[in-house]
This record gives sequence, C-alpha cells and structure tokens, in this order.
Amino acid sequence: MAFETITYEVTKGVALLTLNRPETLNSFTAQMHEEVREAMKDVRTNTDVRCLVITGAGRGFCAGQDLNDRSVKASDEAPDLGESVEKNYNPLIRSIMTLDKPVIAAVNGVAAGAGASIALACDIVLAARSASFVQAFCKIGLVPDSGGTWNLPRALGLPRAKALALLGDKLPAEQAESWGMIWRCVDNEQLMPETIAMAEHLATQPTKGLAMIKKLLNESFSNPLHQQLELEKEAMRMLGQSHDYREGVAAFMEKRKPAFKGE
Ligand code: T3D
Repeated sequence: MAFETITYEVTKGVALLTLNRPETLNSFTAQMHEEVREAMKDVRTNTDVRCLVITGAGRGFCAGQDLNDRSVKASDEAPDLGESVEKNYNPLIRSIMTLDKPVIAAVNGVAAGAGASIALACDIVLAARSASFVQAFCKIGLVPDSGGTWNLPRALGLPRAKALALLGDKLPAEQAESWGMIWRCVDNEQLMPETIAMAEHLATQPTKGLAMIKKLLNESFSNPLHQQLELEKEAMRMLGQSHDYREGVAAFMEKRKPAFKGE
C-alpha cells in the first residue's frame, strides 16, 4: 500500500501505523483520514495482524484536525463539522474501539484535540516522558469529539475530565500516568522499544480472548451487573471452544510455553 500521509507496516504480527505529517504535528487532513481508513481495513482483515500500534512521526503524536484543511473565513459558508465527525472521526474511533485485536497508542509527543481522543480510544497508552495531552477543543469553541466526552471521564473521573476539557491545559505525560489516564510513561528513547516489545508479546497471545476482554471491559460502564454477567458467560462459552484455551491449559499442565494461534 502506497501512502503519503501515514506509514504502515506489518512485522511479527504487529501492524505499525505512523501518522506522518510532522510539519503540522500529524494533524488530520481528508487525505490522511482516507489513508488511515485504508490501513485500518488491512488491520481488521489481515489475519497476520494480531496487534496494532498507532504512533506519530517527529515531535508530535497528533494535533487533531488540520485547521488549514478547510476555510473558516467569516465570508465563507460555515463548515458542517457534524458531517466531518460522522464521516471521519466517529468511524475511526469505532474502528479502534471495536477492533478484535489489542491497540497500543505510543504517544511520542503532544496529543491534542482529536489526537488526544484517539490516544484515549486505544486499549493501552504508553507515552514518552516529554509527551503531553491537550483538550484543545475549548480554545476554538468546540467539544471533545472522537469519543473524548466518553473516554475522558471514564479514565479520569468527572472533576478532572471537566477541568481539562474546560481549561484546555496541557497535561504532561507523567501527570497523566499518576492520574491513571494512561498505562505508563517511559523515557523518550525507550518509547518505541518498549511499545514494540509489548506489541510483539500481545501478538503471540490468545487474540480471541484478548478481543473479548477488551469488548467486555469497554461495555462494562454502560451495562448493569446482570447484563455484564451474561456477557461474561457467553464469552466464556465461546472461548472454551477455542484452540488457544485448550493450548493454554495443555501448556500449563505440561509446563511448557504455549503456542497460541489466535484461534
Ligand atoms: O473536522 C473538524 O474540524 C471537526 C473535528 C475536529 C477535531 C479536532 O481535533 S478540533 C481541535 C484541532 N486541534 C487544535 O486545535 C490543536 C491546535 N494546535 C495547538 O494547540 C498546538 O499546536 C499544540 C498544543 C498541539 C502544540 O503546540 P506547540 O507550541 O508545541 O507547537 P506549535 O508551534 O503550535 O505547532 C507546530 C506547527 O504545527 C505549527 O506550524 P508552523 O508555525 O511551524 O508552520 C502549527 O501551526 C502546526 N499545527 C499544530 N496544530 C495544528 C497545526 N496546523 C494545523 N492544524 C493543527 N491542528
């Protein structure tokens, strides 16, 4: 696949998708949305891919929407941002959060606007120590989109989510880690080695089981207990039929390393 605004490669079961417009901190243009959609199709359908990593080129992770990608001059007709969200951002967030494979965000630098929301939509967030998260929307009269108003309070609780979204202050990665918004913050030069090691590990694990863990945890906030118990039962029933469950138990009994197939 030939891309201009992203790079995409698959190695050892790991798809590495790098947002690649460093001159604008990897902000999203219409073309970048199209290319990410194309890459996400491969992530979904390519059975060689068992884990996805999203990161950014240069000093930023992603600054959200490219504010130069359309004219907002007073003399021009107002853009339909709802259409942009419906066409581009919502499908992207759904494709990350419902992907039946784990997704790691390797936040190499500032993640602002929809860039911060995209990071929070990923299953595990690792950040470079110099990275930061900015709910930039309030500064241009918008709301946290791309699942921001859903994921931010769930990650942080309402008081911190509200203050970040209303003030637009920069949240340094170390603070994000100590508040529990992300999994871990690591030294800058360790970000990609640690991310790839984690991704390669996940890519050798029981993919179906991991997919169900992700789905059930994501749904748990909206479900009452009785419904969640039902979902757990159905997931256990389905996973009990899988190759990887039998292999995991057999390997434990035989005191050997399991060879999971993701089936
Ligand atoms: O379709 C829709 O519009 C609806 C969906 C919207 C979703 C959204 O994401 S809305 C929010 C859009 N994003 C922002 O408002 C963030 C804007 N950027 C910033 O606030 C700051 O750049 C950062 C806090 C992210 C980083 O600050 P700093 O000081 O580290 O860097 P900088 O100097 O501001 O930026 C570096 C360059 O990137 C600069 O270009 P230059 O001067 O070197 O030529 C800057 O203009 C450019 N850049 C940064 N963000 C964007 C951008 N260019 C276009 N669009 C951007 N979002």
